[in-house]
Amino acid sequence: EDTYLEGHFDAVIEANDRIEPRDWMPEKYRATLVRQIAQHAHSEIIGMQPEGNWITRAPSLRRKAILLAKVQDEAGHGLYLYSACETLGVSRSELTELLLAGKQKYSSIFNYPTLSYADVGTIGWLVDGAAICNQVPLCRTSFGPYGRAMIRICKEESFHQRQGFELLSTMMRGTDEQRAMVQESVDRFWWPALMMFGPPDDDSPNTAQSMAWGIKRDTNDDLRQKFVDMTVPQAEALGVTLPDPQLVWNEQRGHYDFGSPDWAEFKAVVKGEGPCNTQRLAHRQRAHDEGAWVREAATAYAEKGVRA
Ligand code: FAQ
Repeated sequence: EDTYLEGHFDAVIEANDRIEPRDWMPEKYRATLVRQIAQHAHSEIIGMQPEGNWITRAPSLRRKAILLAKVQDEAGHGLYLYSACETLGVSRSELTELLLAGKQKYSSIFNYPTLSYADVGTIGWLVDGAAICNQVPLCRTSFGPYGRAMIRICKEESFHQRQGFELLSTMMRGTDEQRAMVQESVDRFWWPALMMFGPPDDDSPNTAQSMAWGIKRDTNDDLRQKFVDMTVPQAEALGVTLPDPQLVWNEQRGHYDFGSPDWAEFKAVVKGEGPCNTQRLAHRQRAHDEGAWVREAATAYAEKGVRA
């Protein structure tokens, strides 16, 4: 029977079709998906913090409403992804415990501080821009619930990216001081944004197997290149300089050449030694503790059953 089921799995992968939760799958396929989807879900939830930092200090009612809505969208993305992960047999509360115990990761990018309001625009433009580049191909991932969650998430991320670009272009049309704020913010976020795509392909232990299983559709380096190619013209339109002296159009390759991020810094941030790792997890733990009464009340209500 096992060979029959394995044959079915291989045929679905071969045909670029979807594996669904009740289909047989290799244990390692399941484990890889739990790892990646959980890391992605945690990123959305922890990713609420850097921008959330500016909600009470937004410069106008309009900017505050936009930012509030954007941060709420991230919470929604986290919930779609935890639900997708639950179809693989792990509960959201187990995943939260693993995050809080430091046993599962979240994206390195959210361990950097947001020091000015321009960072809200830069995160929308560069961080959501990188997220879209990485996530559009994931709409075609081989695991059904993950791919379907990605379709909805990508629609909202595109809107977030436009929001960031619009904020920055408004500031670039403002005073010299505002233009300097934008440039300073882009200088800080450019390299960490490139690190979002993960280590270089020759140092990425998971890429080969994840590509073979159709979990990932592109390699880390290919997506990083795509992001640079799409972002340079946007930087020109904004009038900001990307902080990379090696950034230059390569006619032969038909792509931009660019410098290498500081991979030692990346490794340190992933290990927990970034500027805000401790603060981010402590904040998440506090929110979890303060929400205990909500979980208890919801459980008590569910136990009573629904009465018409
Ligand atoms: N940060 O072998 P690979 C967002 C880990 S967007 C931390 O290449 P893989 C939207 C990796 O887990 C951000 N850790 O791994 C938003 C592995 O460790 P492990 C979230 C990283 O999985 C915007 C090890 O390094 N997006 O949230 C990072 O094949 C604004 C070796 O790496 C996603 O998660 C990193 N940057 O490729 C929200 C997208 N990179 O687990 C709020 C889905 C790698 O073996 C505001 N994920 N690691 O111990 C993916 O596409 C992949 O998982 C990659 C990594 C490409 C991130």
